[in-house]
Amino acid sequence: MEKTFLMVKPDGVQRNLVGEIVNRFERKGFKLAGAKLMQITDELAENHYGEHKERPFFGELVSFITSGPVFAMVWEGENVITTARDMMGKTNPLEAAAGTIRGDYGITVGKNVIHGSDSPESAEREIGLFFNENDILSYSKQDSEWIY
Ligand code: FUP
Repeated sequence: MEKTFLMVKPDGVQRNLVGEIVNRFERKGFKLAGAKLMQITDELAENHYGEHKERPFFGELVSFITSGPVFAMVWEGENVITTARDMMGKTNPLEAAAGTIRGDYGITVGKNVIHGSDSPESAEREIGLFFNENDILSYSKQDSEWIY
């Protein structure tokens, strides 16, 4: 089953949106496979955002994502990578549709509440950066005809 890496950014943790965000993915029907509240180091931030190294906002991006705890998660389900991106909304919260996480809770492009992997390759890379294999659980839900 497909997995993705999602992370409530420091602004989302400070604004007490962890439960709300977890709730959205649970209600959608996806399965939580791993989660932890953690402080990102500069090294991990630079690695995670490596593709943006040459962009003018790279310094700000690293200092923001390391500015306080984040809530890192692995979610599992059919087409979870693309569906989670749709549920997050566009990168710029001002352009994100109402009903999406960024559309409902964000205003600025830097502090946009949530990160989500954008492809199978980045999901695998990001899960590997943030989680040990032992911290990702594989388990069944009881009523497997209706939920997975
Ligand atoms: P996304 O995949 O939607 O998180 O967006 P990107 O990978 O394009 O950008 C990563 C992060 O860089 C965004 F969450 C916010 C930040 N960013 C800026 O701060 N300024 C920009 O102009 C573009 C992105």
